Amino acid sequence: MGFATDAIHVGQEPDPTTGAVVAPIYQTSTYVQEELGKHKGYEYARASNPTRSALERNLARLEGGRHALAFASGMAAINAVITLLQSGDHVICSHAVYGGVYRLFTKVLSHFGLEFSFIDTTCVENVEKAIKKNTRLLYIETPTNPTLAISDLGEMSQLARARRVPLVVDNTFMSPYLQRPLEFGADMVVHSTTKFLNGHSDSIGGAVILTRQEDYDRLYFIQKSAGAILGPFDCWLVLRGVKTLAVRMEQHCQNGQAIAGFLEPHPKVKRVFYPGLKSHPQHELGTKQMKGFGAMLSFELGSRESAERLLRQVKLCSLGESLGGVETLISHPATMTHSSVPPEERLKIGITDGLVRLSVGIEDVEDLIADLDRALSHV
Ligand code: LCS
Repeated sequence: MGFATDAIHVGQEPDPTTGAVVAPIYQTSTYVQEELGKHKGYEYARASNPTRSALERNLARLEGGRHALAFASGMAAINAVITLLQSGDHVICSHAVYGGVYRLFTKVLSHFGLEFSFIDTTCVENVEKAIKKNTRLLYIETPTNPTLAISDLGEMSQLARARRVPLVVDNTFMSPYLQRPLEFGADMVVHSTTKFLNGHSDSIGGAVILTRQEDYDRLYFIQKSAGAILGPFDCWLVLRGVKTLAVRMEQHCQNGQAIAGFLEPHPKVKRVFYPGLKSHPQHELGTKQMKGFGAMLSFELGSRESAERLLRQVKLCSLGESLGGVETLISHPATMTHSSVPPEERLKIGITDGLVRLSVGIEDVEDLIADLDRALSHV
């Protein structure tokens, strides 16, 4: 079946007891057992819940994996993946990642004897050089938040296989509609379902999608033991959001491209970072591994003062954290999403004080352009 059909139907067969077309919200913490050891496959909702199972089946199919696990947030999903490792292990991570990932790795997990190297993964040779005897994981974000740098999924997967180091890809910015890292040979995909998958800015969640049974068994054990599960109502919201993922992403891409095209020649804008522009350094690579260029873009205004003026003036674009919803959000990475990254590290990855990020929604694009145009006239 095609992607849109799977998004609407997989895991969401009509409820066998009532015929309900929509998967029910099983708002329960436990399940009655007929006698000791005899039950219907559900014992306690930290371990499993039918609404969560429905979402997990759905996400596994959309990413082209065999299994998925839904977590309480994107960060909870990423944390669970890292706890597959042991003290003394080394992780190579894209140097430009969501600031929360950098914070988790450097300020929390590094206290448990894990070692992290932040590397420019747009160049596979850098990664190859950084691999050590104790490297046990390659963790990449592509495109990166917020600079939209692209790593080569095929080359990274080949390297990972050759060196027997699992490759984990954060696919939050693209969603499986636009990019499917497992098909290139990645071992696991992580998502903040908070973003495009849910798509309506009304739920926090995360997911890991993978293929190998033994990886699933280990990660399921961690999920069950540590308990950072996604609750049934949030699972239901994400399932509902995913049903329109295909049409939303098409519109997100159209609007993203139109706004990037408007911003690039604008006299107040010094540079636009959007993979759909020919000026993007990895535009060609993007056309090979992505079905579309998405709705995330950043642009350089030259100074914090200019960025602040713009952010004060926009009306339709809402100033706020997060991304991937139907409404357009605008943010200032240096003081918002990446405030936990030290200033010198931020500059190395291109996050200046004049950088503004847009998560382009699916409003009428002329209205968005008019809002940005008016706000830019104040810069
Ligand atoms: N991965 C990426 C690429 C993200 O952008 C985020 C959050 C996460 C993981 C973590 O997911 P969460 O726990 O929030 O569900 N990114 C945010 C951002 O750019 N603004 O606010 C949150």
